Amino acid sequence: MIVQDYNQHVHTLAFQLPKAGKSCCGDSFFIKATDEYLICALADGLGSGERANESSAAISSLVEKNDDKDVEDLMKLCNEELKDKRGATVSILKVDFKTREFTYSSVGNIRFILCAPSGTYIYPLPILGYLSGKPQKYRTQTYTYEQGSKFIIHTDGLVLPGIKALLNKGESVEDLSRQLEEYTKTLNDDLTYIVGQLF
Ligand SMILES: [Mn+2]
Repeated sequence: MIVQDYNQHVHTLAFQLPKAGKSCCGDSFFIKATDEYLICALADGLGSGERANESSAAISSLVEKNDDKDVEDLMKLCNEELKDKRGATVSILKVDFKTREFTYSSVGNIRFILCAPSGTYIYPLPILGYLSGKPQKYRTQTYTYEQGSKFIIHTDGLVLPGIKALLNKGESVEDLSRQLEEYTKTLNDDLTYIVGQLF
């Protein structure tokens, strides 16, 4: 499945494939871009199949219903939402186009990296573990970004050597997606990535 979205501030492309032999994906995502902001949530439900999907889908629909809230509050809501479910690793990204700032928070093994045209990388570290309704610490950080910056958020089903070089080289979200194709062939896990470019 590929979902693309464009406006004057951001281009995004999301790619998702379930684990080989499964029809139900344990990863879920939500992306929405308005004239003011981009919100993007990605969750990897523990385990695989339907019960994994139940947890991750709960995250994407919760963020969809609350996309006006800030990232830290959303993470807290996500944690509560998973109380009687299996649990999930969760990352949330919110970009403010007006101030050219983005805020990111992550619990678990979803990875995020942003590459600026000047060659600098922003690589916010996640908190280890997963959300399951238990008391939880968050690391929510805000950064400024340069026009033209590219980013990727992906679950652990995508194993990428040389991610920095790949991000740096990619000329557009489509180009990045083409370059990522060879890493989407051996599916031992559900796989989701979202690539974006900010203008
Ligand atoms: Mn996974």
